[in-house]
Amino acid sequence: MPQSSDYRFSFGPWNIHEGADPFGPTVRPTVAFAKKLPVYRELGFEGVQFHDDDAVPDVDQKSPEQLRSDARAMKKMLDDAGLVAEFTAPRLWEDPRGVDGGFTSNDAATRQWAIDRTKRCIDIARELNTKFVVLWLAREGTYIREAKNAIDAHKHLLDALNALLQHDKEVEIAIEPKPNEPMDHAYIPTIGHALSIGSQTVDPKRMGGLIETAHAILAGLDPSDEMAFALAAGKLWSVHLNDQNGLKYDQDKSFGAANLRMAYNQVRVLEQSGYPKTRRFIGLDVKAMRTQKAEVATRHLSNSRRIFLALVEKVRTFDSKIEKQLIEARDYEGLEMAHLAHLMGIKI
Ligand code: XUL
Ligand code: MN
Repeated sequence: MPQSSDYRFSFGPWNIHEGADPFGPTVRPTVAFAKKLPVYRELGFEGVQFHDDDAVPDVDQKSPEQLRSDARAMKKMLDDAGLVAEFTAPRLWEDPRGVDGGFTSNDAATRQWAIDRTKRCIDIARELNTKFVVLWLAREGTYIREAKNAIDAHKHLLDALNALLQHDKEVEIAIEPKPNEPMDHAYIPTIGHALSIGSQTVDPKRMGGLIETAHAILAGLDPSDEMAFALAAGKLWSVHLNDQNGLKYDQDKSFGAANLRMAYNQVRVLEQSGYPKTRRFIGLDVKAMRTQKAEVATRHLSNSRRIFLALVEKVRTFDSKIEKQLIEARDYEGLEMAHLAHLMGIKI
């Protein structure tokens, strides 16, 4: 087995989910944030991905001093639990002002609120000892095309990114693309869009991407090629590994649970890039199955990590000489079977 110390793992507190089923009764009791922290180390994780209000509740209402002192208290909780903050992400989509988007709202006051709120999110990150902020642009899109001027919306988004980069000269911002849900169409659906808008900002070197498996699949794309695109540019700054069974609601299944070969190829591309050497995290954005009881409702995290490490072992033990020969002979039937046989542990 690969040394698990090769890779650093993280997840967000939302991945220990309360079990509110949209079509039925709640199936698990709520877990307080403080109770979640000890679970990280038990499951083999060291990084915490925070929404701004996971770290400091009521972000908008607090004075700058209060915000910083609350964030320092959270940093102490992390230190005590032997954990580090990977990033913070502004949860704009939960605020009534953000229902039609924040950065791309038609309303100038709402756009300013979204920028101010995200500046606070950056200040929280710095107190948690990270320079890294992730933007999942949840509602930056439309339900119907005619609701916004899409050209203006992209310009507003660029203005917002510039204001954020100027607010803190060290912050590094990764966009997490997603093509839909909650909106019908989001403005930054793929890593290509994310890196393109990043390159138009005042400081492109502080703009990168976070790729989520399920989001790439929902865009009809292969997650490993999306990752490769970002890796080739030195822009894959984190991942949200999970799985997705076709084009339906965003499922956040355990990594490898729907398509093991696709999972293998994501691990393969991360290995090819030397990702562990970057010391960046392998984030898991996985949810327990809706109806699972509390006793098993963290297994999706430990199982995903275990599958990831088992696939690292598979990638590292694949015979590269055979691969080279089969590619040279353009024998892709043979190449496919060699990989499948290796994955299944059977002889060719
Ligand atoms: C939404 C999603 C979120 C963000 C963080 O689909 O993936 O979990 O990653 O809020
Ligand atoms: Mn995600």
